[in-house]
Amino acid sequence: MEKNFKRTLITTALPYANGPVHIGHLAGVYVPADIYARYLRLKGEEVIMIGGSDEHGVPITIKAKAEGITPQDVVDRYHKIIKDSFEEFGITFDIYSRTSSEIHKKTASEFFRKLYEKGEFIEKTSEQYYDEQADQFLADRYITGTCPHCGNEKAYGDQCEACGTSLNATDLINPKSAITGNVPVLRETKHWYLPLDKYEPFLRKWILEEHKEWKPNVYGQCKSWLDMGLQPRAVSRDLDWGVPVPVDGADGKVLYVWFDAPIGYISNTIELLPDSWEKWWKSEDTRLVHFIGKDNIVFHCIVFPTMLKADGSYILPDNVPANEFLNLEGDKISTSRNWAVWLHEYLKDFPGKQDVLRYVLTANAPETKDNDFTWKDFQARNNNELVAILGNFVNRAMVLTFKYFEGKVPAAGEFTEYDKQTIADFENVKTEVERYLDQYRFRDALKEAMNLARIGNKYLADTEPWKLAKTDMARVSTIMNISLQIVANLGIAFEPFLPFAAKKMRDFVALHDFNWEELGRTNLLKDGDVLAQPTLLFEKIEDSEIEAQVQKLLDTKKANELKSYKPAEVKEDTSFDDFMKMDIRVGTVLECTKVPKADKLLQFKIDDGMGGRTIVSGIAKYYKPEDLVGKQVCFIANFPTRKLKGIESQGMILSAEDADGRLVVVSPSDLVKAGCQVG
Ligand code: B3M
Ligand code: ZN
Repeated sequence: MEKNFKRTLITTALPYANGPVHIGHLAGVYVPADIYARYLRLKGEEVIMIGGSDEHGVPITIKAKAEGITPQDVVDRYHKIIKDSFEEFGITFDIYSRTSSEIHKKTASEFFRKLYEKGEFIEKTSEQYYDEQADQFLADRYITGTCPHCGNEKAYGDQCEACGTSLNATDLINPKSAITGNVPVLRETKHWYLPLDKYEPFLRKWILEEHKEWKPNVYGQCKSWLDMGLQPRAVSRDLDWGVPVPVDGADGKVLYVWFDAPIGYISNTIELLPDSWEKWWKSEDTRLVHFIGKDNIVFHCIVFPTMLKADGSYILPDNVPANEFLNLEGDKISTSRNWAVWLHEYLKDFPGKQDVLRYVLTANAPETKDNDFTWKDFQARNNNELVAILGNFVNRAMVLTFKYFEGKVPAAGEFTEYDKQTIADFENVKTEVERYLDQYRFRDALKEAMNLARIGNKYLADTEPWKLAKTDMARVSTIMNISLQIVANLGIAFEPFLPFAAKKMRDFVALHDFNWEELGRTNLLKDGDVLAQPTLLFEKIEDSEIEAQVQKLLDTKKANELKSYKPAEVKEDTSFDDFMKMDIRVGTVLECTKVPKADKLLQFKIDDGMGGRTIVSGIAKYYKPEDLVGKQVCFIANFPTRKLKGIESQGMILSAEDADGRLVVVSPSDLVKAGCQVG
């Protein structure tokens, strides 16, 4: 349905304030939302972008318990870190607030109250898991167990992260309390349910018929939810952290986090615009757009719209351009496994390079399928695209103007056919960028913007003003005028995508007043305008910087393996006599060399106190031979002699096998006489 909208209300998923934000958040939600908001503002449209931290929910209380602090301490800490990261990356929220604010509690409470009074909820008593030792009900993540769909042993009471299925705690096999580890018991408790089933016909029509234009991943997920049939959903929990359920007899009960969080969009708008917020939420000529990740689709396309519809006075989203997931070096990003590039850490390692990350995350955005972030790709896109194409063109245009025209915009003479073609090409960029942005296709839009820099580069390479400077300064003047107009255009075109670099480009050419409509024009700069001394827009990223990041991830992987290491089962009982049959001794390594044509084997000459012996051992992958010389090792002295690669091996060196399969030789903790027995 084409509607005539007067304004756009952009909301961005509220990140849980139980950890910092990482590249997955940025790529999935905040960069695309920010591009869109900047674009609309540049077009002079009325737009606000709403954000904030989601500060309720079980993950936050679990973290507080683990650290021995209050949930409020947890959210205070992370709200600040998250808010700072967004600011530093140039995400232009009109407000970034939080769901522990008074205004939010009031708004969420009144929202519930209105539905309650309208009789929209079903009140139902059911059996839920209870931890008798902790003396509390076990909502959502307080319960873990085996997923009935995929067998993951670490599924939560509300969701299995391995297969993505949302669950009820009672679906779990072998449920356990996350607080005490005890097997929980079932106890009766009363809750309020939102009857999604009652709204199913409405949802089917609204989404499946009236919003066929939604992204296929979003539409498809909605359709499969609707086809499975909707059930009433509990919107309250037995917890002491959250917005209290505002009805009598609801002591110890709070609103379910997924009930109050989306209302946060409304509360934050009220906080921003106390007198005019209703026009943004209750007026049919407002276009509401939710930017989210794919795991939030059901809540934004089915649950929240049902809440809004049940209230009756709100508009519904016009679009929900949800993204898929961004993986990191082939693995799912995970806060608990510390498998992420954290924004605050990135900025420490790459200060001033916000735009590089914005660029890479947009160019590689998981718009239609999960995508992978790799440091190699990050480096390649920086060096081969930002530096070699965009930065290079802008720098050449600026430097040549300083060289030939003392840093002032030279006048254009008559255009050649080639000039006209170039101008036509770059006028076209505006239409293309718009076409893609209007369809939430940010990767393609960025590609088009980049095309403008390509056009500029090609123009300079083809016209070669540095050669003409000897013979035809009038022509050089025209070429540099066109080139500088392209720089000015880049300063507009990149404003939504790379705001820091775009500002620099505009400052270079002293373009201070600008708007989207001017994109594609060749008269943005006037003859004689004075340019600023250019600085480098982007700099090359060296291999060593990338290797350091990769190493950091390898260290994380290693630490995780060690954490999750389960020692092998203990073998069957042996006997004292059997043990005594083994002759284990200490020897000193006299020589150690690689065995030719065997990448696993090392050949040892061991001082065994009895004239010496040769042993071959399969530990070449883990040691440099020279590092072992002089070391004492344990070996089995009465091991049958074996031939390995033609060498007689007279014994076996003992090694411990680490969690990652690495072999580490066993040595006595103090120097002993070569040949002494171990036992
Ligand atoms: N905090 C879930 C998430 O961060 C949730 C989003 C709320 S949006 C209203 O994935
Ligand atoms: Zn599962």
